[in-house]
Amino acid sequence: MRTQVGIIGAGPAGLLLSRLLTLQGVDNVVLENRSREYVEARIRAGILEQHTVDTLTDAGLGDRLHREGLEHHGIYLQYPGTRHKLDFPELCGRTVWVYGQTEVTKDLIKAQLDGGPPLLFEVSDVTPEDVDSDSPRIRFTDAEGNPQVLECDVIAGTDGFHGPSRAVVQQGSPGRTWERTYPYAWLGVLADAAPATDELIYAWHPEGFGLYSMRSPTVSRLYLQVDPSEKIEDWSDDRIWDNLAKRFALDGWELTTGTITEKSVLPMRSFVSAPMRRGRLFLAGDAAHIVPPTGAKGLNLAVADVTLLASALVRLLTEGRTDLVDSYSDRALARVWRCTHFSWSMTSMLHRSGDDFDAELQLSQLRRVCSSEPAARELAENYTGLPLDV
Ligand code: RFL
Ligand code: PHB
Repeated sequence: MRTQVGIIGAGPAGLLLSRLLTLQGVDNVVLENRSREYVEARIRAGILEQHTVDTLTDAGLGDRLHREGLEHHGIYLQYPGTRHKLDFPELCGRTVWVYGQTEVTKDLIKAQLDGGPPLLFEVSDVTPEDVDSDSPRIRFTDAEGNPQVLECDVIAGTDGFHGPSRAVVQQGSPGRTWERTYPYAWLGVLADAAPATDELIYAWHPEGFGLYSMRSPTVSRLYLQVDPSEKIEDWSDDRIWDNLAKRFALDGWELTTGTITEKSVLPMRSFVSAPMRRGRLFLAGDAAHIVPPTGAKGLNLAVADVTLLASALVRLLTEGRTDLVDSYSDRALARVWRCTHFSWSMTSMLHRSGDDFDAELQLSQLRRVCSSEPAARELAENYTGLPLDV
């Protein structure tokens, strides 16, 4: 088998890269080690920045997003006694959209299987080789158990945090990684309950952070800060609802409850690996960086990476010009660090560390953001998404 771009991983990064390349006449093959059902059911991100919505729409993937997605004009910041709305259009002229990553993935897979380039599920032993040469290849075993070789001009490592590509980049280049593990985790639930709020609520509370998000007019997505050692078995539905009611409590407001259909505990970390390239192997998305979810940035960063990467690869493969592939890692990392800082600052402002000095600093910062327009604008610009080149 031969293709121009071999893409490892069918998450949002790999699938969107495939779509953008195909639209510009560059052929490619996507290799995914999980099944289609598994990939489509993985519950993750919920917030799309303006530039993500624009990119998906321009790539012909906006129909269902615009029909079923919910455009949001702000968020609420809450601390005891106060729920303050940050109005994004007023502060920075942009909005965000609530549209689950599951739905983005389904739309991308449907478009791909409907006449797009090959997308092979349930492959195994995926190994990028000879990435320092002009003709790298990917060895893998197909779903039927047959060994295969995919000869490529370029390989894209969009295989998430646990995929094989990052290790290959790190073995060959004098790069480095940075990591921070937070002493917090999120207990996330999906519930058949109509959202009791028009915008997402980010709530500081003496007992820990709470986030009220949603997926549709009938489905809520809720998170509670818990200790990373917490076991989900110890959290009955009643215990979860009691804690949510306490953390979002506000005079005159009531939580709506319903059937919890999914619950899990999610660790939180920041991670950056540089450079995002070795020879003809390019990393994008979670394969190169992880942010804690408090800033809603992970999926959006993956989309920003592949938008830059797609134009760089088109230039390389259709015009033979190397300028954009040579600047890809630096340009992508500038945005990665901006989003890493924003995600860290949101996490630091909102999670209880147990230390009373920290708590006073957090409350002081929350009061500042809720009373100063420049402070609110800084948050709004970062949350709704900065330009591709920061
Ligand atoms: P993915 O989605 O992990 O996809 C990688 C794909 O590669 C496959 N793979 C392999 N394929 C072949 N061979 C191998 N050896 C392979 N190893 C792995 C995997 O099966 C998978 O299909 O990475 P990608 O595409 O870079 O996308 C990144 C996003 O998924 C991630 O950043 C976001 O979900 C993060 N995130 C959020 N991002 C946002 O922008 N907004 C949010 O509101 C938001 N909320 C969240 C989040 C992540 C969360 N969790 C679960 C960590 C909320 C949560 C709770
Ligand atoms: C979500 O809806 O899953 C979500 C929303 C905002 C975040 C993180 C997750 O900051």
